[in-house]
Amino acid sequence: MVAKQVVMYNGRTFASIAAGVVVMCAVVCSACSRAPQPYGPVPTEAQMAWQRMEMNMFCHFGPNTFTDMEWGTGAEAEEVFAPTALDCRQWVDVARQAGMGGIILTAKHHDGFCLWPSAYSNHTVADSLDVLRRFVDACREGGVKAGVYISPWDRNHPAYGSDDYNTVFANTLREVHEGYGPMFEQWFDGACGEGPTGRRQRYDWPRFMQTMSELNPQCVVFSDIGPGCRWVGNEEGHCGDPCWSTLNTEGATPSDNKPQPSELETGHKGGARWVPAEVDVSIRPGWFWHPQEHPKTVDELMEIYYNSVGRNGLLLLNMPPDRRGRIAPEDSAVLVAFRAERDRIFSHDLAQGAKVRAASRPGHGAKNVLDTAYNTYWAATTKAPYITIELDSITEFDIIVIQEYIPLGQRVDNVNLYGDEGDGLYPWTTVDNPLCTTVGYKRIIRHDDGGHWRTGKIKLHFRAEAPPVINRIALYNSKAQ
Ligand code: FUL
Repeated sequence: MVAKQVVMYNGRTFASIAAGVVVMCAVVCSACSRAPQPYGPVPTEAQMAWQRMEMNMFCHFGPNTFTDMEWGTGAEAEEVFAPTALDCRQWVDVARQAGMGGIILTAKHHDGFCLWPSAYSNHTVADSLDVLRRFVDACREGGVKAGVYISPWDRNHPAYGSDDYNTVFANTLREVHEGYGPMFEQWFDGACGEGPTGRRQRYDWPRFMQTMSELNPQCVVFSDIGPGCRWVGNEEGHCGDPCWSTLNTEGATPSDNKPQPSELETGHKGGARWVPAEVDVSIRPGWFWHPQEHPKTVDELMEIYYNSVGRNGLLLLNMPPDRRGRIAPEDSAVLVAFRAERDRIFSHDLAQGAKVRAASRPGHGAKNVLDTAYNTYWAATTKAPYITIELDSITEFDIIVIQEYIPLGQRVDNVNLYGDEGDGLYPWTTVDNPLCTTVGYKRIIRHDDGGHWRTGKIKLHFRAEAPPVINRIALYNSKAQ
């Protein structure tokens, strides 16, 4: 019998061996073709680079800084804007110390005053005080990206309220982006009030957006509805829960025909476009610097951080320069302490060195969730996979960070957590009460009652629209000293 088998084996023809090789190749190739494909809309390269910045600085600066107003009338004398010790390099230093890679300056706010000597307005700084030039030079010198807020609402321009103003505004965009660019982000505020003649403007949004894509297709354009990134629907510093980076914008326009704020907070699951949320909030009660106002505390900023960056948003934190043209010491001190607090909490990932197990697509194994490289990820094989993380010993932690590999789209609907203290698995959360809803670029989950988890082994159960692709899972203990 044995001999016969050997004979049969040895008797295989060349053709049958070749057929075997073909079958093997087919198996290997089908494994290759099983590499995950994108799901739904995905970010452009520019949106991806933007999202990875996580947190940027906003600078509201202009005549309002000197008149104690939030919305100037446009009738202020140009001389009102008189910083006594303007130092844009100091803004850049503060941003860098805080770990922010970009700054967006209000080059023109609603009062129409231009912080550069514009050829399209009579309401500007003098040539000798070209703040925008100093700002972009300081950014370039300091290795920080520059962006601009150019308000379409203009309470000074005589053409505002007429078709001519749309041409003026498109020319203004051209002047700034050609003369001072490249900018990483263009901020279009949606406000649309009355101008000096009492008329309101019908903004030509398609023209403004077209102008931007001609001027700099890499510039991420913010407006209520994107296309680069969207307003998050509030100015309090939080994303919705869930928070999808996808949005349906068909038939919508910024300003007067946008989705409800609650929809902008959550995005649209299955939405047709990739328009991630940007969370703009001020460190002070107002957007401009006022002598009677003071910055938020580190704890308040941490709360904002968890609810913005920790919920798939990009945080745009306003740090308004004062009448000297510098960021006030009390503001920069809080910002630096905020950085130190984040570094303290997130410097020691307790999952490092753990054993990780999950069913995976070939080449995209579960252990990829532990490394910090962005381009490696775990690709699950089903829409409801488990991943088990076995730690070296029983460990206390109160923060779980999960990141999806969003170049392949946003997929995860919710995540459940199960833990094992050595006496069998038991559910910490039930299916009705997930650990979190959407994940997206980054989700930071805190233990909900201020307590902590204590275990040597966790299991995360994902439920997703397509098999999840997970870039990172990390565990932290915010109470560790
Ligand atoms: C709002 C404006 O009206 C505020 O003045 C501020 O610039 C804020 C960031 O956007 O819509």
